[in-house]
This record gives sequence, C-alpha cells and structure tokens, in this order.
Amino acid sequence: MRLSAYFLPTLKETPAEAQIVSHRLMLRAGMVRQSSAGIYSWLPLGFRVLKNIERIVREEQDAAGCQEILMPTIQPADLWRESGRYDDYGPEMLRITDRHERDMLYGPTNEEQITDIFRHSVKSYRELPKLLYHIQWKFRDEVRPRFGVMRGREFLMKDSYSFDVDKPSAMRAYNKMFIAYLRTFKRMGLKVIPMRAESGPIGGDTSHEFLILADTGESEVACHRDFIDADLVASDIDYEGDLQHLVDGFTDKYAATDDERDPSKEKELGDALVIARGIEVGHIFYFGTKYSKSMGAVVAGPDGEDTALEMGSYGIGVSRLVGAVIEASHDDAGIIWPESVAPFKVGLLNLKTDDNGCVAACDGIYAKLRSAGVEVLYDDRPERAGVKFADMDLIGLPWQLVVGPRGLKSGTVEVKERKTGERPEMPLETALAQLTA
Ligand code: 5CA
Repeated sequence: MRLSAYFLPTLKETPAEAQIVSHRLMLRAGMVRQSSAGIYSWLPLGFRVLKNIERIVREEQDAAGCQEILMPTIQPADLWRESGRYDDYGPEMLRITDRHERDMLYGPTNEEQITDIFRHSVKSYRELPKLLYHIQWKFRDEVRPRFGVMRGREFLMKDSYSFDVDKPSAMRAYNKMFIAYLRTFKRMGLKVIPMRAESGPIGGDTSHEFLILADTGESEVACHRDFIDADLVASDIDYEGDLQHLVDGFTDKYAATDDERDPSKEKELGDALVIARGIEVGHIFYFGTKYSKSMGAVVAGPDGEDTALEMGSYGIGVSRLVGAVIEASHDDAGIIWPESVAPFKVGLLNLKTDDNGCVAACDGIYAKLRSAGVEVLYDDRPERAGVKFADMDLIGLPWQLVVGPRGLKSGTVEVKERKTGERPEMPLETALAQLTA
C-alpha cells in the first residue's frame, strides 16, 4: 500500500479525552475514531490489526476442535426470560422494541441463543461433545465506558460454548479452552496469567480470568513470579490427550485477582510474589446445567433418561486485545507491534521523492517485497525525512526499510528494527533477503 493513497489520519496533538497510552496511540495513529461514548469506527490501519488478532483467535479455536458459527447481534427477549437473565442483567442490557412491539435486545453474550439452537438440534448423548464459537459484536451499556476500545459499549468478542453429557467431559472442554487461550495470547506476544475468578452474571462455580500485566490495568492482582519469568506454554499440544496435568501446572501456582487473594499463601511466597495491575483479555466459565435446566436443553443419556446438558462458556475480548497489545508494547515514540498482529510487516521509506534514482529503487523494492508476499506500507509522500521517521515510529511497524540517495550510491539501505531501535546499513540484496525470509 502506498501511503500517499492510504487513509491514515494521524494526529500530531495528543487527544485530551484519552487517559491511557493505548487509547492515545490508537487515536494518534489513525486506527479508530469514536462515534459515541464507548462506540468506535475502525479505520484501515486499526482494522488490519483487529483482523490479525481475530485470525489468531480463530486459528487456535479451530486447532482445539472448536467449530465456528455466527449468531446474530439482535436477540429476542423471550429467550432471556426463560433463563431468568432478562431481569437480572439490569441497565447494562440495551433493550429494543421492534415495529410489532416485540421485545428484543442487543446481545451482551450468547448463552441463551446457543442453548436454544442446541436444544432443538441435538437429542442424544451420542452427538456429544460439541464445542462451538463465534466472533461477533456485543453491546453492554457500561456505566463508565473508558480507555477507548478497552472498555467499550460495543466490542468484538470471541465466545465459545461447550456441550457435554457429564461433568468430567465438560472439564475436558474447559481444559481445551484453557490451553488454547494460553497459546492464543502467547502468539500475540503477550504474557498472560490465568487466575481463579468469580463467575458474576454468567454463573457457575469454576472460572478463570486471563490477565496481562500493565500499569493501567483495572484490577490489582497477585501472582507467582514464574508466570512472568518462565515460558510455560508448550508448543505442541494433543487436544485429544489428557490436558489435566498441563492445566494443573498453571493452576497449582499462586495467582489471584483482588477478591480471591490469600494473605497466608502470599506470605509463604516471599520474594516470588508479584503484585501488579492486570487487564482481563479472556474469561472462561464452567456453569454445569444453569442454562440447560432453565431452558429445557436435555439429551437422552446412555440409560435413555433425559439428561440436562453440562455447559461452559469461554470469552476473549478481541477488540480489547488491540489496546492490550499496545499497553504491553510501546515506547515514547509510539506503538511497537509484534509481527504476528502488525498491520504491515515493513514500512518502506523513500527519503527523497524528488530524486529519480530513489523513486526507481523504492518502486522496485516495493514490487519485489509484494511479490514475495510481504505486507508493505510504502511512504512515497513528498514529506521531510523527520516527518516520515516520526510517523513510522508512531504506527509501529516491526521493520523500516530506509532508502536515501547517499546509501543508494553504494547500493546500501538502512533496516531499522522498531523493537530494538537498531538500524544497520546493509546491501539492498541482504535487506531484501532478510525481510522476505
Ligand atoms: N459469556 C461469557 C464468556 S463467552 C462472557 O461474556 N464473558 S465476559 O463477560 O468475561 O467477557 C469476555 C471477554 O470480553 C472479557 O474477558 C473481556 O476481554 C471482553 N470484554 C468484556 N467487556 C468488555 C468491554 N466492555 N469492552 C471490551 N471488551 C470487553
């Protein structure tokens, strides 16, 4: 993509309404624009990152044996009356009446909807287990939407739902999601800590939150230092094998959110205790028959008797993750994207657009990188070098390939790695080989 043609409305000034660094940088880098409180439009650069995060989430869900579906955003209120949550949910639920005076709502989550689909479609325990997910916009009329996409009112969530005939089988689904979550966040370059948590309005008795540590996190958390220092996620997982020992390896280590902390355990840990602030990027729940009993979702069990389905639900904040990755990875100059989610891999900077040699060289490099399948943002604007460097640092692409007339005379370019700031000069062919490897 040529920057001269790209829609990238960057801001020089720091917007006054943005209190945290990710919100400031997302506005300054032209990634999003607010539509109304807690509701955002995604502009080209931000949308590319959102899609990359969504892709990683999808690939890891698929690898764990979860099947993708798509449920609507607007749901009938009657389903929520069956589960009893229509009244319980309170003012966070956006309630709508259609032209026939039917009560509808913009879904804050989909337990009722999926239970309804399942109860009409599956009749026997032989059709179980099943794990289904979708990636869809949600609406929660938060009292205090803030921090940009981190606590929005409209936000993109991946929510999965498991259906099993008994509790041991349901826990296998829970464990699959537990491990899939660790892998998902690791691929985004995040250090994530699973913590025992309360279930809140989703219900149930077993639940873990997945938090990343950042100063701007909304809750105080405490955990064993190993979560931060050690790489605990195995690269090869057999999802059909026994995952319990892997999950135990994490849950045995101390990690707790504010309301679950245990002073005596923390004392024992001594120097190994870390107290920090966390951002919740995922939350998983086992809630047994809470929805299946109230909504009549039963299958014929092995003995022929009606058995209420054992269920769990598993959420990831896809749009929140865009902000969370920035909170975890930035410096004074701007964003530092991990390659896996970066909107483009390479920024190509032509430092002198009125020099025919530079233009020809850059056009050639651009064509070569693109034909090798590398995503490039080509700064071909007639701007000063200082402006180009500042913009590239702000939008945080992992690599900058800098082409100027002086280097070209000897056939060299500069390759800057955004993360380290190192900017070695090298022959053009070496640079191309490195960036296309
Ligand atoms: N039904 C369950 C699991 S599918 C559920 O709704 N869980 S949740 O309430 O914990 O939400 C799942 C994830 O969505 C959270 O971990 C968080 O990352 C994200 N999320 C929740 N509320 C917001 C919000 N207001 N803005 C952005 N992301 C949010």
